[in-house]
Amino acid sequence: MTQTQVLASKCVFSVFLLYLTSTRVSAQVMTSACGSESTIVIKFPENDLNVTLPLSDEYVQNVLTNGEPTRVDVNFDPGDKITAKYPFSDYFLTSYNTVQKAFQVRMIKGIDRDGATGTTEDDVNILQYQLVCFPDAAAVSFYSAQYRVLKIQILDVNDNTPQFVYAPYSYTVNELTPVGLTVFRGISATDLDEGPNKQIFYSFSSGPSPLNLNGTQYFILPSELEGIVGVLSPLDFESMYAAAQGDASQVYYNIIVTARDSASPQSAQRTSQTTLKITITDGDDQGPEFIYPSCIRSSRPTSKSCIRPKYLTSVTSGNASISRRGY
Ligand SMILES: [Ca+2]
Ligand SMILES: [Ca+2]
Ligand SMILES: [Ca+2]
Ligand SMILES: [Ca+2]
Repeated sequence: MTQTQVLASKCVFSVFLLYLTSTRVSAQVMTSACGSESTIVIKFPENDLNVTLPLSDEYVQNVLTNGEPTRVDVNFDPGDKITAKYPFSDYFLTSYNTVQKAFQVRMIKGIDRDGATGTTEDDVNILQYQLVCFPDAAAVSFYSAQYRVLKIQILDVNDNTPQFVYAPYSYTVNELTPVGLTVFRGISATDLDEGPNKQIFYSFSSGPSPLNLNGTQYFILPSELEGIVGVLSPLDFESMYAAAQGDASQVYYNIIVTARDSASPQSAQRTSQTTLKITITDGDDQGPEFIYPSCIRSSRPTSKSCIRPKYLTSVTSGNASISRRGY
């Protein structure tokens, strides 16, 4: 046999082996009730922890769809600390659905995805179990077990409202603060959800105050993604002080701050509100003025007009002296 003939026969043999192997694998996949996937991923929406869930489609998922296995056991991975808190049989039921011809997992008890803190450390996104599947009755033995990884993803639901930190807010701004300057960076809200359900947008609206002034005409949030406050228009202590009839405690703007998450659809968005009180203080923007003893000032502290001013003058003519008063 020549070298070429040897090579050709080797090729034919390899192709034959490949055919045999692929035929065997596909036959196995076709006949195994344990399926062929080494990892199976199913998803359920989160709910309040331990609440009993209704029997509805969103809490039932098909896992094995290639015939009825003789037996399926589910173990948790002892190395997975989060999954260890959720014993499979406490939260899930398995059964074979003869109509759909599928081995199914049903979620029976709520699992809270978000945890108690805003950090991801206590989030429950994936539970991982081991599925031990015996494909047919004739071979329920240690050796016939087929092992699959069962990953259960807990989907986030927008079930948390943004919470303001260190609210309500109060800040003092001098009237001479220039327009455009940032005066406050302390507005902050957190949300326990994830993704868009956690993403917060801030906005301002005018709140009630003694002087009934609209603070949104004077202060602005330059970015709705950040709780930073800037001056929008020139401030004037004197006009506010006059409107408050000299009561400096009333010289403030009251702004309502809204935090809204970005859940979709918009109807699912959650909002919370707090207040931002901005007190305006006096700056040195007034020149000195003379005080005229004969001038009766208006009762308004900032008024510069005289009420019934008196004029007093004296005229000397020779030895005679004449005084005149005028009103
Ligand atoms: Ca939750
Ligand atoms: Ca968390
Ligand atoms: Ca959530
Ligand atoms: Ca939220």
